[in-house]
Amino acid sequence: MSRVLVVVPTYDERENIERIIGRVRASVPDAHLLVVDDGSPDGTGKIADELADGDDHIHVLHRTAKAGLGAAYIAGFGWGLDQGYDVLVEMDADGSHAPEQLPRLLAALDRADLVLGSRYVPGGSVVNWPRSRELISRGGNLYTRLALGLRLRDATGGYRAFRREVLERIDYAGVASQGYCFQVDLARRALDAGFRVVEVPITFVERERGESKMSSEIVREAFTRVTQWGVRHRADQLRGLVRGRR
Ligand SMILES: Nc1nc2c(ncn2[C@@H]2O[C@H](COP(=O)(O)OP(=O)(O)O)[C@@H](O)[C@H]2O)c(=O)[nH]1
Ligand SMILES: [Mg+2]
Repeated sequence: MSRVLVVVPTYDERENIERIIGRVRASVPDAHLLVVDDGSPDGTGKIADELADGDDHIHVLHRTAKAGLGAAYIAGFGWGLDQGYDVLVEMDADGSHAPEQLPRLLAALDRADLVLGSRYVPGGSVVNWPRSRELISRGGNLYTRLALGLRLRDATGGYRAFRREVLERIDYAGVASQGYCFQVDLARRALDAGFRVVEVPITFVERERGESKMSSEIVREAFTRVTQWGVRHRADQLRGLVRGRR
């Protein structure tokens, strides 16, 4: 049996934290959980500590300031690798990523090194998103596919399972981006390193409680970086083509 760690970054998720932890514990009882809290002013970290006190499968990493989703995952992955976990899972705290679907993601690891929970493969879906939000997400994925030539339908999603070997190889700590861009960068690094990446359909349900931390800054960052990578990727392709002709 692989040892699985579900990493859950939190910022002001007081209304969601207990529920999500309970659902993870019920759906995958053997898995451990790591809450990575950025000093949430609403006391999320304290609630997580109380839950961890009564359950040896729950762990909490406290960080001092809100530093973004990417930085929280980098810290969480580092902790999980140090502790010797075989599989590291990314999951939001707000209930958008159903823990009940985690067994399906984990099962796919027998034919993959990285499993992406995907909203945009057949069988996947998004529930309760405003049209504008879905457009940003679908547009972002289309743009990513075109610019980078990635054969992924959902490269921006944040519900994933990594074999530890992937993280050990791809210099995840060097991923500077936040938000969606963080996810795109991890996926392309895994593909570039030759790992098997598969997409498994998920139902993404928009949060019912608390507030999204998505911002126009996160979207802008993703657009800028994907464009830079895309230009570099196409230039590399062109150089390869020219070299081939000579
Ligand atoms: N530790 C930490 N968690 C964050 C930060 N920003 C967002 N999160 C968490 O990341 C997850 C996804 O964020 P959310 O606001 O729901 O983004 P959305 O789903 O794109 O609207 C949630 O569990 C948030 O609490 C941050 O700066 N630090
Ligand atoms: Mg959310």
